[in-house]
Amino acid sequence: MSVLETTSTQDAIALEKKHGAHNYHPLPVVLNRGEGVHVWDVEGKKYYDFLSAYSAVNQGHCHPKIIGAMTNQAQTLTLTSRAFYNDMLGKFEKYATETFGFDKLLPMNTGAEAVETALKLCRKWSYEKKGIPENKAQIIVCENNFHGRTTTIISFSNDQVARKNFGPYTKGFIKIEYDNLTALETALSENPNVAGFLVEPIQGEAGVYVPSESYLKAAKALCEQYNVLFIADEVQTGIARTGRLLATCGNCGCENKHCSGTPEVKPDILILGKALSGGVYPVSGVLANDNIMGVIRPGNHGSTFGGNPIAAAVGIAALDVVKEEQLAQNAYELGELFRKELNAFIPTCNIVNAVRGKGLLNAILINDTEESTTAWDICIALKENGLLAKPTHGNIIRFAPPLVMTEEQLLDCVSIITTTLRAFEC
Ligand code: IF1
Repeated sequence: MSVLETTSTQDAIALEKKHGAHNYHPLPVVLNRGEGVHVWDVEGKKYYDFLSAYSAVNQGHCHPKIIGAMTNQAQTLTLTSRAFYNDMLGKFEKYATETFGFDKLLPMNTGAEAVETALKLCRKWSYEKKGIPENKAQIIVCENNFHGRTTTIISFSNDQVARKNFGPYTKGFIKIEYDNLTALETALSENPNVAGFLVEPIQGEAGVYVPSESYLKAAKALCEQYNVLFIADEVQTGIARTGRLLATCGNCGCENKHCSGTPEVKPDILILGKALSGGVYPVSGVLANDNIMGVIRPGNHGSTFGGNPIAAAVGIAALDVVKEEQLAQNAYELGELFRKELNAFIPTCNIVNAVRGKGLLNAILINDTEESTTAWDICIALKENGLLAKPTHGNIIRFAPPLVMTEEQLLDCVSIITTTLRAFEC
């Protein structure tokens, strides 16, 4: 029997259980097809995807333009390494820097690699430009952060499951409370060797925690005052997810009519991943201006696959789709509608306490404890009813559909969600 023979849900799960490392606890659904806002399981059941691979598939599953760019490029040239030039990378760098308003792009593959790149860039800048004594640089990070899973990144995580028994940990990080400007100011004033402040514009893993309106802008101003680099991890919030091209949206030049509101913050270092490829290929990158990126010279940093021709072709197409289909605007409008509909539902039920988020990055808070399995049980029921979502804690469910959704589809989803929640009323 061929290893590729069609499998049932049970068979596929059993195969992974037997042969794969158990580093995840997926919802028991086995998918084999995706198109736009939908995915199908191996038995042919159709679902709305309300996770979008953690916001990687913003442009929708198998977007023809992105897949077209990828397959064309895959048949022409796939990988050169950076030992030679390829004719696609420069085009991608030009397009990405113009789109986001920075001088330079440093291309990588995964989000965690891009975060690592930003941390290295920040440290090197601090020694060579700010004059911090060798090996003394400190980077301020936030409690309940999620930036990836490398040894250095988990060193400053406070998720015990993600970090326990992976020590010894990397030094040089100061952890402060998120959304707390006093804590930031204290950390900056008490430590002369602070090089940077690494922050998520909205904390995803913490349960879609949106900081207060003025936080990012004021934090950026404090960083400027202390000559400290403001590093925005927009791996999850970037590329239209929150209703703007970027959640920080500093001078991004996008045409979204909702883009003029606060906050407008221009990070010194911007980290992107996930939807930079529309979820078809690992493409990430770090953007900065010349005064910062200039400290990186040949041999300092790199990656075999970073900036490869397929990644470059895919990255250009993925950004094109966001602009052509006005996904930031659609995410903004559908996000407002989603929260309006759920806010109308919440007072009529006793199972949901609140809905929060921005654009199409939202979460509902379930009326139960963090240790309960209620959010998981609701996700199982949502799956039965044709919608896939994932809990972030025992009592929080994240809702992040592809941004190519229509209003009619969104209202259909709201109906699935509210009907499902009704069945869980206590
Ligand atoms: C997993 C969360 C989301 C990220 C930010 C960097 C990375 C991520 C802000 C690293 C990745 C994913 C990874 C995924 C779970 C997940 C996640 F729930 F853990 F927090 F999206 F919400 N910065 N986030 O959110 O990017 O190296 O994975 O490409 O299973 O680990 P990566």
